[in-house]
Amino acid sequence: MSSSSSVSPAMESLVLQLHEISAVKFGNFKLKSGIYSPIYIDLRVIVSYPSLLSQISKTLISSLPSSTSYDLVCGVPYTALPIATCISVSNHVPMVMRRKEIKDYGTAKAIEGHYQADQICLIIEDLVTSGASVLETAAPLRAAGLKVSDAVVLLDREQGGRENLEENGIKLHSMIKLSEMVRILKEKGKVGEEMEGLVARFLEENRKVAVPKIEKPVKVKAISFQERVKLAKNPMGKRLFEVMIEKESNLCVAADVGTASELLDIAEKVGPEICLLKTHVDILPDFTPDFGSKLRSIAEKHNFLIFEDRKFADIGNTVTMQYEGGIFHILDWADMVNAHIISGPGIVNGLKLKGLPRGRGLLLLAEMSSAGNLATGDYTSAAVKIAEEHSDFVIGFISVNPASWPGAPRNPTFIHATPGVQMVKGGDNLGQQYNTPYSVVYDRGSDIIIVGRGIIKAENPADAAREYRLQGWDAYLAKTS
Ligand code: S5P
Repeated sequence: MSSSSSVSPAMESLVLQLHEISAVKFGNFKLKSGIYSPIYIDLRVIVSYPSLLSQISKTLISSLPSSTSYDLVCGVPYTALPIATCISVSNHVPMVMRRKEIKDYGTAKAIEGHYQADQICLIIEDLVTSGASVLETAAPLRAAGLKVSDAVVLLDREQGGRENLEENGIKLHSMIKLSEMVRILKEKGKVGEEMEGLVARFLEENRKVAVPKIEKPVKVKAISFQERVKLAKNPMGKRLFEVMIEKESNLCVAADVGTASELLDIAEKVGPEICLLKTHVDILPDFTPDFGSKLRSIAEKHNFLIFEDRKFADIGNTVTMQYEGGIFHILDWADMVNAHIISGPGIVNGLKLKGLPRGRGLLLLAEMSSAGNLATGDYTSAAVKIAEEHSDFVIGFISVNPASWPGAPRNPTFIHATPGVQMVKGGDNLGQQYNTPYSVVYDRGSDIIIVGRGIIKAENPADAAREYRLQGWDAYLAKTS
């Protein structure tokens, strides 16, 4: 018996093992589609054979052309999940998982695991018939911003999957084709000539299984700031919308510079480009009581608002004193501040007590940009609930990916401001994670980009601010048109 020229001995051994464990069966089987097939393949059993599972995972990856690049792998649930896990572990490639059922509580994520938009994700599947299940997995991955251009499968049933995937921009790499598998089993005496003929005829008659149409996720047109300004309940929230419209700017500069005089200098420089200037007043060694009035006159001159990033976190009674008193008197000069909700809704009541009579506004930290932060899932949902209950004072959120929040479309009254923005994706060495202005505003559904070092460390902060403003505003126009 001669062995097939196009199939390696390792592949032959795999096929024989699959037959041995009854993952490949011959007979007369009714398929999900209702048609009868002389061959039935059930690869779910491979979890009971760890060395075979590991062999399959290795062969799958080595069957990929060396030019295939990917940052992540994702198995099609459920059969391919253990295969993807093995590939992830042995090749040190992170994995993401697509949920088949999206939870209607908590984070309601379609994709589990950490990833960044624009990363390339390789799909792993056990067998492909029409390609529909690969496409079902590709759709939410693509909707999350990941790139999907290749899928690798153990077995191609040669029933149109390759073509259907190609039409959807996915190149199929298969370890083995069904006809090759049957030929090997025939050569090794595991099936007779008659059965080989039956399978060949079956394949001939069922060459193309139509793929059910998968709707492309439609981007819902975002509501314009002109519409949203009418909804704002808090005067400062209204004012912020107005400034954004007047200046065609959704840029907030995080002025994290070394001294108060540098801060006033940067405020002058970037003033014409921004809707908001964010301060950390407690980092300024030369703070003087007239700092607030100096900054306010620059803000008036250039028509921007002031946001002190104080991140209050204490009980209501304490924050009233921190807001108003101390040496900084934040309440006197900051148009808005922000707060964590770790201490519960009392913190909002405390800040509101002082801030609302002065026409101030509050942003709640619903998410954070730093790696490993705990402001996710139920915590984020709790921030939304508190905001809804205090929409007279809360004007919006510090958020990172509001488009992924449950219950979208979100309440358009609230403004989303997102830190962790630079012209290229990346991070610093202390956990900060950056996304681009476009991905933050267009893909992640935020309103305002908060940019610190991307502008203040630039050679010419005014020019850099202009560039960020244009990019942020273009992304806003793109999602509202
Ligand atoms: O989750 C957050 C929340 C905030 S307000 N992540 C953040 O980075 N920030 C602030 O945004 C942070 O304190 C800093 O002032 C700014 C980001 O600065 P950059 O230099 O990394 O752009």
